[in-house]
Amino acid sequence: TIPLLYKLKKLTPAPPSSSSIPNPSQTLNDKIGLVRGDITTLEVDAIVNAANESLLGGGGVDGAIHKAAGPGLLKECKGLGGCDTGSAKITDAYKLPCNRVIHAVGPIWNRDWAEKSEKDLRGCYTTSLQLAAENRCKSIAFSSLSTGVYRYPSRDAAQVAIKAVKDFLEGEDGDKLDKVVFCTFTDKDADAYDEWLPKFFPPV
Ligand code: AR6
Repeated sequence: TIPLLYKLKKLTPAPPSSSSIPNPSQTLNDKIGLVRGDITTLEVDAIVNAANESLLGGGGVDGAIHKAAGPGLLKECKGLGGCDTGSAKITDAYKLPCNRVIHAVGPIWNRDWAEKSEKDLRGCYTTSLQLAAENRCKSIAFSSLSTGVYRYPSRDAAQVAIKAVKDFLEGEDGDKLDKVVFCTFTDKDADAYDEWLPKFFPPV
């Protein structure tokens, strides 16, 4: 088991008891979580699946989510008509402990199309955050989209993911979300988030 909604303790020192004025960056840091392990176990409002354009399941985290959710999920996905790369669609969560699943289709990494890949990866994060907010999901956990079978370099992907989340939380719908969790699985993704999170959400 993994610690649920583990807070980035070193990034969020307790505020001095005398301080009564809310610090905006402190508030922002408190919304960020980092966990390592199986995303299908997380009791958040929405988890984000790394799907493909068919939305009909696959390997990796997609396979794990469909297996844990049960056949109802595939049945609902069949009615969605697929999804474009760089976008996302939302479903129920069936037997999963979360409430909703957001299926995001990340880009297949191509170094000759790096800019397009980055735009599509950012689109996955931004669309997923918008879908969560629109569907009154207060907490959302992301798998490391595209960094497995789709071979997006982990260091670059983490930077895109964290920046998209920060921009959303600072934007007009940012207050609709209370918690955004990055769920890593492999060493390379965990290292990438350890490196970039403190740069985008510096300790206050
Ligand atoms: N919980 C959290 N993260 C996981 C889990 C899990 N249970 N299992 C794997 N990961 P991938 P992609 C991580 O390959 O690169 C599928 O077949 C994994 O270590 O699942 O976007 C789809 O159907 C990696 O960091 O997705 C598509 O065809 C991250 O999840 C294609 O793969 C994403 O790896 C999508 O490729």
